[in-house]
Amino acid sequence: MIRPKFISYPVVSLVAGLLVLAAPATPWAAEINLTYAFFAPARTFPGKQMAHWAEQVGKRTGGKVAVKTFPAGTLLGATEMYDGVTKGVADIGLGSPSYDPGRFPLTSGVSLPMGFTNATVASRTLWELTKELQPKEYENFKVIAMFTTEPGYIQSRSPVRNAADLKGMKLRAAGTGVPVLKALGAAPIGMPMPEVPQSVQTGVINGTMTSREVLQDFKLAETLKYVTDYPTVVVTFAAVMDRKRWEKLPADVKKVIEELAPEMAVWTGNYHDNENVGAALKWAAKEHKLQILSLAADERARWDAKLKPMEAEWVKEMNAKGLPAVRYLARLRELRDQFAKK
Ligand code: 3IO
Repeated sequence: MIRPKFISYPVVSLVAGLLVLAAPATPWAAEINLTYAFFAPARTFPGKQMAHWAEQVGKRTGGKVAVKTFPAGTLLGATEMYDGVTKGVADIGLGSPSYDPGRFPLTSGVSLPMGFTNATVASRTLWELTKELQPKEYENFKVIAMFTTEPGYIQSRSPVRNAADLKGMKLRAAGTGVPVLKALGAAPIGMPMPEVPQSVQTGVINGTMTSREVLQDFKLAETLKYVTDYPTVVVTFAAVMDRKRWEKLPADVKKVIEELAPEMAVWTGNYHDNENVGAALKWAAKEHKLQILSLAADERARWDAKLKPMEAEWVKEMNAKGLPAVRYLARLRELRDQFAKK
């Protein structure tokens, strides 16, 4: 055995011991820590999207970036999400542009009755459209993921089989769904999703119009026993960072995040369309005797006719604001048809 001449064992162990003490408490600690806020619970599909993104960023940066998630409004609620990101309360915020169409006017075009067949097609359209046309409404943000719900359905305490059933009914929707419900003759109320269960319990609303997985994920099927089989409009989501915060990230991290963005539309749409909604409907039918009500063909045609003017009204409204509404909708239709084919 060869012993180094002037270094005795006690010295070696002392040096080794000091090295251990000098090391960080967690030697695997990430170089960059990001906080990610969402306003609804982790079990919901946008919450699962957030967890998937966090996991993928960790993996693809080889542990250089660690993302800490704050679901259920523990860091920021629905109405304070985007301002909270600007103020630096969270590095990343997942909010719903549909909750504030005044702030995200062009994006509200995706929530017009455009005949999207599912969340995957609508999510891919929303992402690509935003990437290509760069609406000014995101100028202070870096958008890191976008996706939508499936087209919303009326889910109510009492059955809605025709316009007479719907007349004056207090129904809740995201902001972009309010004009749809109004056109159909209901009495719409805009309200963030987390407030819906209690508002249904207290009778403030008699139902909601949104994607159908909420029957299980927010336990709404306990009270809302009817779904009218008439797909309406999607609700949009956008996860953003403050632009200045984004610029400070190293190039390799930016690259990982940018590569992940289009994948998130597909991943989230696929989970929502092919697992989330179907399982919820099955559960609600079995556990709560949910009933799906179909509309007679002539009634359906009358509902379609009531929604028809919305597009022209939207274009007029956007034009008045100097926004490129016609161009936005033209490209939206192209992308919708392109993704619907695949
Ligand atoms: C939603 C928001 C948070 C968690 C689950 C959700 N499912 C559908 C929505 C969107 C929404 O608020 C709405 O009105 O459709």
